[in-house]
Amino acid sequence: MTKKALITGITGQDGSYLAEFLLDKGYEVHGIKRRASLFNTQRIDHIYEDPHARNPKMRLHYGDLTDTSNLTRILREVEPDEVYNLGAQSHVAVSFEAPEYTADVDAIGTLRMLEAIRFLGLEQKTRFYQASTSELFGLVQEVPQRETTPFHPRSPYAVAKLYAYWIAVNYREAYGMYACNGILFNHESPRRGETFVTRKITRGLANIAQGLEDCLYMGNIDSLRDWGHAKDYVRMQWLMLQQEQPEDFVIATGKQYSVREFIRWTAEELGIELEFSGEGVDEQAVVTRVTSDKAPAVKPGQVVMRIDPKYFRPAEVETLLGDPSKAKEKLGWVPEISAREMCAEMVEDDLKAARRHALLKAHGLELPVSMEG
Ligand code: NDP
Ligand code: GDR
Repeated sequence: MTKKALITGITGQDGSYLAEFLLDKGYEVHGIKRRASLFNTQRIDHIYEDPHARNPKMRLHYGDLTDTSNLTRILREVEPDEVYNLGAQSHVAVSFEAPEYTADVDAIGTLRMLEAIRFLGLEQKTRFYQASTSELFGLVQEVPQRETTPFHPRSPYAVAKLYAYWIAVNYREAYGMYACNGILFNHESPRRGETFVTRKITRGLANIAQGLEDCLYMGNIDSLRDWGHAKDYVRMQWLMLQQEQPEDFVIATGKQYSVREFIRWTAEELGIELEFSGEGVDEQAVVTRVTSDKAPAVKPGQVVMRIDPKYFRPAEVETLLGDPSKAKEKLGWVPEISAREMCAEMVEDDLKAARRHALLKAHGLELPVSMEG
């Protein structure tokens, strides 16, 4: 029997990689997409199938995590073997601007999915994966962070995800549902949203290299993160639903780098050598040497990074470092792509886009470049 999976957040970074992964495994994949005034399926267009085709392996349903009746109807139609609840307002800084919406989608949205599964009598059939996060650890109580480390969320996003974490545990304990939390540390890719820090850096510096922008404006570059590749992490999401007993797992690389280091790596990939000078809001990155033809628009002495305090958060998560021993021991999972390799892949992709853009510009076709993040 073909297994059926339903993915909320299929149009996002993880949703797109997970859909590819499950299709490869022979699943019938259903995804929930939001109605938008512009196309919002760019990340999955390459795997989309014409719904008129016979037995399409992938189908999209309009829906929203704020809409109970819609979620219930989709679950009733699909009757999935596995639900991957990846949909979320996932930007930490934005959650300070829109805390109530973030709680509605990220916390109550999770409850809506679980309750709809129960209401439809699917709780013994449907396995549930909850996209939990290292942001739960927030103000860290232990280094490195593992499954037993106490939580201390530091943003409306993390507080909403704390509710989602516990309601998944509660449905497991109360109703015997196969529900588990993947406590995932930051993971990135060329498909990462443009306003998350890694993509903002690779895209921003690639644009600067091609003369499309002058300078990158950043927030707290002392921040330390444990960055992995999204492709490695979706494999783990699936593995977690294939066990005999549902359990929660930390997914991380066990290595930590600063945002400043990520800026330096990106510059190096573009053949730009940087010197950081100044402190706090006066810190900047100045070009000392350009060693490749990838950055024809950049000159020694150019300031390519400055600090803009508008990107500081009301409460920051300064440092995160995960301990993935349980995932390694019980599931045999180890990340295959290093943060540095991932950075190189992201730069290559963003440089390709910037070169295309620069070529159009050289022929008089000006496209807007947004650096907001
Ligand atoms: P993205 O922001 O790339 O994707 C989020 C997805 O959720 C998009 O498909 C988005 O739709 C959808 N979505 C947003 N609001 C709603 C809503 N109201 N109803 C239905 N769908 C909605 O996130 P990632 O792929 O990076 O992350 C996937 C999940 O994992 C998220 O829950 C995130 O919080 C969590 N997570 C991510 C980590 C990471 O480092 N990437 C680490 C730990 C947890 P649209 O495309 O229309 O915006
Ligand atoms: P994070 O990711 O908040 O960890 O949440 P993000 O990439 O936004 O920030 C990482 C760190 O970089 C610092 N930073 C900046 N961040 C952004 N976005 N823009 C900037 O200009 C900037 N300058 C410095 C931040 O302050 C922070 O310390 C991500 C999301 O994917 C969540 O959904 C997920 O749960 C967690 O990772 C794990």
